[in-house]
Amino acid sequence: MTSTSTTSSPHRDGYVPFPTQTATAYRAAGYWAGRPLGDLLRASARAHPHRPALLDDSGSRSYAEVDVAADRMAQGLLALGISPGDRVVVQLPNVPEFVTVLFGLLRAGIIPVLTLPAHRRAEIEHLAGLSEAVGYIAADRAGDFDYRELATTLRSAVPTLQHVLVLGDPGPFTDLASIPRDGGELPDIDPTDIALMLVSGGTTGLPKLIARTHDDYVYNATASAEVCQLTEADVYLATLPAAHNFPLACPGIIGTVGVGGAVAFTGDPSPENAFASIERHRVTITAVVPPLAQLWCAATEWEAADLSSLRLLQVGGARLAEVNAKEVTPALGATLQQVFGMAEGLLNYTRLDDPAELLHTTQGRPLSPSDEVRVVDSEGNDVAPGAEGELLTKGPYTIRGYYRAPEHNARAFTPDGYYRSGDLVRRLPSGHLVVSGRIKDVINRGGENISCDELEEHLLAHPAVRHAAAVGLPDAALGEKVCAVLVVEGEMPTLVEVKTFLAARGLATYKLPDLLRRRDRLPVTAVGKIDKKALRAET
Ligand code: OOB
Repeated sequence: MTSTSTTSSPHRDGYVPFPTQTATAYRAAGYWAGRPLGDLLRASARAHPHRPALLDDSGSRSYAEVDVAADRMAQGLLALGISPGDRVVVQLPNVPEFVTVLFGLLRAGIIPVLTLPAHRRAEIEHLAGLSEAVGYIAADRAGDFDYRELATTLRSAVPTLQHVLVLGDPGPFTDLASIPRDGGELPDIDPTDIALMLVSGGTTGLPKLIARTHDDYVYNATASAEVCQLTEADVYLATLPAAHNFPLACPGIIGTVGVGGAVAFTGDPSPENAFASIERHRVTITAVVPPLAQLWCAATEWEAADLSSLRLLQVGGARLAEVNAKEVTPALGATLQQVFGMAEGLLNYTRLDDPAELLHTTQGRPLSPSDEVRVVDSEGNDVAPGAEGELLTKGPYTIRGYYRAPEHNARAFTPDGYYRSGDLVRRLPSGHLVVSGRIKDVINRGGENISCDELEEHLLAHPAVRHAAAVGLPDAALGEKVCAVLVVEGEMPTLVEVKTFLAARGLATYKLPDLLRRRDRLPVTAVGKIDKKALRAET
């Protein structure tokens, strides 16, 4: 079999490539190594075939075993009639099979569309339709949700869909474990071609598809591994859903495979369960979102577990408040790394040797020397150094456009190729970025703009407050009024108490909440970030 990847292949329709000159420069500078992603597993299997690659409760699988399993998976998928360049929607939980399926698809040149277990019919149907997926690979069920029922609806809604492969009890579909494993040769992979598609974490409208190439994603994972000083002695725990960019390649699963370390999985990030996994597998590094970091820190008071192996806790996906950042090392014994990233590309990391001040108060600095970052005002002009503005970026692993979304791309990217992140940031002289909110996450109270992030940071400093979210509610006189939704421990503070507390912290009067709501928990997105859209709808 030979490669079918040419620029005229149908899967490239709607893909926005890097400009030729830029691509040449990234290659010449060594960012793009011309390696297919599947090669990372191959190289580690050659270098240390007997080292453990995947760990679970029943034992471990060596690099040699996983390497062979991925080849067999690739051959089996091709033998079913799925072709290189075809798209397959993958919706799997955090289990070791995720890795064999992923590398099987990559080696077959079949493009995985990586969706999260929490996605439901609306998202999956949209993503399968948009990508014209020929296949859907899912688990049988999770909790009381049955993915096979979803597959049934999907089959009638998406005309291109021909193959449903199920991990577990297949019901009326094909058992993933039963597909033929004795196929022939694998195709040559063009490293400039699309390797996989991620789903945007965007907070407006339906999710977008983010096509990442072998070249850019190999760099994403290997450069991230370097920043985290990852070696074959490391054990990475996939705590967040594996299909999300953060646990997948920052450095995550793929970065760990690239250095020959071991990957363990947990489908349940509760402290009880995750701490047991850390202890059992001697986990050295994992990634979490801020609400989870907070919960883990608090839980060290009641969960007895040996967490001494954990050297690095990566926290990102949403802003970690300074008060919570300071808790991480005393509570968990691990170094804190703040990670400000996006599926579209740009990754910012605090470095392991950054002073505590930067670790606690910034969201890191760009991964690559060739990441281009601009901080601009609403007219698109660069702001003064240190001033707040929107982050625009381009670089060797940042997309130039969403897949099959020309109209949206005209707004989301500048004519010269910068991605408009929608994030408000300040850049320090060291290059570190401080995220101060989202352009759209502001409350307009009588003409004054209030950053929800800023207000939330102050609310979280209150000793009784565990989680906080600020939302604007319609108001006849002011346009919007400020509502603070709080999850508290013990007694709920009164509005007057909260206002007094915030005023004492020096917050302007117009930013003080007009009303408070108490909740037992805040709604979260598929990856566990606080879901402001859902919260606004229910408040
Ligand atoms: C990560 O990726 P996405 O695509 O789910 O979400 C990206 C957005 C960013 O534009 C920003 O608004 C927010 O999530 N974000 C943060 C943040 N990290 C992400 N906001 C404040 N502080 C942070 N540390 O969330 C993602 C991808 C790779 C690595 C880490 C996170």
